[in-house]
Amino acid sequence: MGPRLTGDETALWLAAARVLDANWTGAATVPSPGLYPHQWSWDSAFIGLGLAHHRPDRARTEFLSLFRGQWATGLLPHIVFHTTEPRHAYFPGPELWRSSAHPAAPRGVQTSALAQPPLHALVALRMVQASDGADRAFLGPLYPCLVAQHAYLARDRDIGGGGLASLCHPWESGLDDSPAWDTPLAAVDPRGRTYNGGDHDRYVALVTGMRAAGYRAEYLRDEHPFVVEDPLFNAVYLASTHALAELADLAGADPRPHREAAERIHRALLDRLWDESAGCFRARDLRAGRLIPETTVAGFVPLMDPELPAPVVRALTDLLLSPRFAGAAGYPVPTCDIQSEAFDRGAYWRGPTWANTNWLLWFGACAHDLGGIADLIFGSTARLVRQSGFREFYDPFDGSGRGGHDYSWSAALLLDLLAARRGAGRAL
Ligand code: 2M8
Repeated sequence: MGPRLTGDETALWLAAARVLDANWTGAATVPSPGLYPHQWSWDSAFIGLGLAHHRPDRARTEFLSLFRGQWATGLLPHIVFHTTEPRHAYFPGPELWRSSAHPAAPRGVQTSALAQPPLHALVALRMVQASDGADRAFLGPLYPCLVAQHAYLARDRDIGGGGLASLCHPWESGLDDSPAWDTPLAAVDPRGRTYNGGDHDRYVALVTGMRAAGYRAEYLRDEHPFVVEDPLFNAVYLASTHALAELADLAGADPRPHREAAERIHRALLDRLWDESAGCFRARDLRAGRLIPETTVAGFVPLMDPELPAPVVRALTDLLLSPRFAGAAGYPVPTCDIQSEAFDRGAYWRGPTWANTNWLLWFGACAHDLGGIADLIFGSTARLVRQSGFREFYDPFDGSGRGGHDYSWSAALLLDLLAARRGAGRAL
């Protein structure tokens, strides 16, 4: 038996569970009431990690609800719309994507047509492990859907041909406004739109371009103007591919294709995105044919790869602990290099600390037995929540809360961190 939670941690646990209960719709969990009233793909994955410790039945329902939105191509869309919501509850709603008019989209459910970081196989494995195997029955229907999700990325999104999945929209990164996307986005023609000015016009123009081309893989490969390879997305893809091999064993399927795929992604991350001179991973702009010279939190997420060479791990941890990231932040880890011109302590994905990027780094630290970093991230995430509640993101210097309130993944990931603590600090 590991250490028990302290009284204060128990209070945090109960508060986090209350947020997840309040945001439960009966079939899924909204990321934040009012602000994000539908189901988001990687939110559901993070939420599943928390629900696995609180309401495992709901974790399974959450996943089944999300995978109802999967397309025949295998694409797991980043939004599954709740059709009971008023039409203008969130922009862009189903009218931008028009999924019901697409032959590969599912019937009876409206979705977007973009991906998000594919954390789902990793979470499914952790759900099974947290339940001591009791969740295995749920794997029967889920396993082929996870395989199809990965097959889509390998078949339609390896646009660079080197083994990594490409993103065709900043929304696919999950770190929407990251300064890493400023340059590739500036090259996109906003097509005279005036939705909100600036980047929003380009976001919408990217979608209408994809939609006009029938969301075809050939269009994305040959013509689409925004195509990048992102270290966070691909590190998550790799971790989930390893998990898929373990799930294959549990499901009585052949794990070898997943092991081979993992080896390919591992190599490609190092060959295509490791920037030796910067000491971190960077995104690659395939249209400009170069690495994007912005250092963001995404560059550390390949720590999730347990086979990362020791000198790479050392360079990453040196930079992570330096005054450019954790070393100068009261509440690490900021989303962007503090010394970069683009850094903004309050702007969406351009500086603040987020619970989900912290969780990914905590997972990576555990994978490399970096106990000091894992403890630092656990401690600072718990402090943020204790001080400011379950907010969407936090000021990295004073810990004040920003964005949405009662934000589901902040609550869910705290549950997972506390559960690991109760289990003696293990990332399951
Ligand atoms: C944010 O993204 C949506 C678009 O998908 C938005 O800006 O409206 C991001 O933080 C994304 O990572 C997250 O999944 C989503 C819902 O929480 O919100």
